[in-house]
Amino acid sequence: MTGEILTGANDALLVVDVQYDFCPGGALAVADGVEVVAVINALASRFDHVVMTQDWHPKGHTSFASAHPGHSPFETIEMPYGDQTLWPDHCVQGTRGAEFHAGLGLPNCKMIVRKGFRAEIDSYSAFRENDRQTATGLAGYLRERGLARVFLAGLATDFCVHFSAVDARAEGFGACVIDDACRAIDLDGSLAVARENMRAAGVGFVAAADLGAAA
Ligand code: VGL
Ligand code: ZN
Repeated sequence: MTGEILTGANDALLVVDVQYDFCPGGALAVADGVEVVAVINALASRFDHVVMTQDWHPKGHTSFASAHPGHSPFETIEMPYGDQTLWPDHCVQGTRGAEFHAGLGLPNCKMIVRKGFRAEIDSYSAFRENDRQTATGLAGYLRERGLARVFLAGLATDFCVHFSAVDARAEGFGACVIDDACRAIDLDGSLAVARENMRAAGVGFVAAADLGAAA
């Protein structure tokens, strides 16, 4: 399968939330999360256009279990905008946990999208917050730059990568998840649900080795 998918000038690599808090030792560590760093670095040169996302919460964010007395991390509660999983405090603005992993080498990164910065709304997706209405501006950016398809990598497969990929399709972009450049949280079967949702939305799946050189 090596080299089967050729990437070109209309493709962007979307590197989702490769931050210390999602890596081993972090506040919301994803198993083997740090392993995506080398895979992403190796494939990033195939893309002229790289966009990174950065989970970027204020202290006391509504997605933190600590903001809801009597509730624990990984419980689901009802918010005005729908169900919300509660998380340990993570990616707090200005903390080391919110920084990108220093091992990332992405010289072609031209845009960084911060998300989850509104105190009352979480945002898994790089395109649209968890109220499913508030736009981040990424769709407009990609359109203005003539980018038609996004390849997704990063953390976590079943949350931020998943929602970003589905929303990319909803916005009319092609979307393809690079499986071995992502790692999952897998909370109560969330990875299987995420894969099914992505498949149903027309998201493709490839391995990093399937990507050919930039056209
Ligand atoms: C994420 C949970 C909470 C992610 C971010 O990047 O997948 N998951 N915040
Ligand atoms: Zn978060």
